[in-house]
Amino acid sequence: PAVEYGLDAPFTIEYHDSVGSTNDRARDLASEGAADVAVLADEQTGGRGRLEREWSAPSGGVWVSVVSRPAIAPARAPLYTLAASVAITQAAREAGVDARIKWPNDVVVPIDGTDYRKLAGILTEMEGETGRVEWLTVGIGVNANIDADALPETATSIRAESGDVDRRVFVQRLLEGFDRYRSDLDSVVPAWREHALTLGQRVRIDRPAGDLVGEAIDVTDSGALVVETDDGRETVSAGDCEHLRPV
Ligand code: BT5
Repeated sequence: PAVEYGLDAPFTIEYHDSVGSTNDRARDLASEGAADVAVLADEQTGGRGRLEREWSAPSGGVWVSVVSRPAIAPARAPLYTLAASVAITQAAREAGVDARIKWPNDVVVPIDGTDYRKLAGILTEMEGETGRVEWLTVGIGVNANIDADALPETATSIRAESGDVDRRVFVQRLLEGFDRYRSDLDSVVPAWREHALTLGQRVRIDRPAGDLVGEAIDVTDSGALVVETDDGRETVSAGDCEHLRPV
């Protein structure tokens, strides 16, 4: 059952000790007409990543999904993912973690040139008719106060990097940051560039249309990645990116 979380956040918070997926709960609330609600859980038993991948979400993490009803074209929805990545990165850096953004939907801690561990992931889902977003849920998963050995091998946590955080303070910073960028979408890409690990990197991108290798040189004003390949410039949208890895 949901209880009050007692946070002074820019959203109504619905808190669960345990839930299947906060994104599923947010989707139900959104289809009932909710807006500016954040569904927060200590643990998820059926956490989801992109493309039907599993997301492990044991107790101690920050698992939260925010419902928005923005008057934007669907093409700009990826900016909500970028906005979340910037807000996560800023909150994690305040907690002493060397967090950087890996396009399109990860926050990672770099190890060396091409190696990193994943601290957080974002899953943005939306509903709407052509040309119009009806609602959008941004699911944010941050490995906060979790032992690294309770997570996939490629993951890290705030606990492992710099010690436990006060999750209430962390969630408050995170949601305030997300709300600020969400309300000023033109500020998202400049802030994203400041924290991006992917920029200037040589990357390999798996797409349904085939792999692409080149240097990531920028993101567009709708959040797509611009890659300089041997055959010229290509723009890749998050929806077309199955996997990106530095090479
Ligand atoms: C993501 O997917 O990174 C999006 C994750 C979104 C999770 C949030 S939690 C709140 C809300 N409710 C949900 O049910 N979901 C959202 P993707 O880029 O597809 O990455 C998934 C991959 O990351 C998996 O295949 C694993 O390799 C790895 N992974 C799984 N759990 C992880 C974790 N806790 N930390 C780091 N990596 C993880």
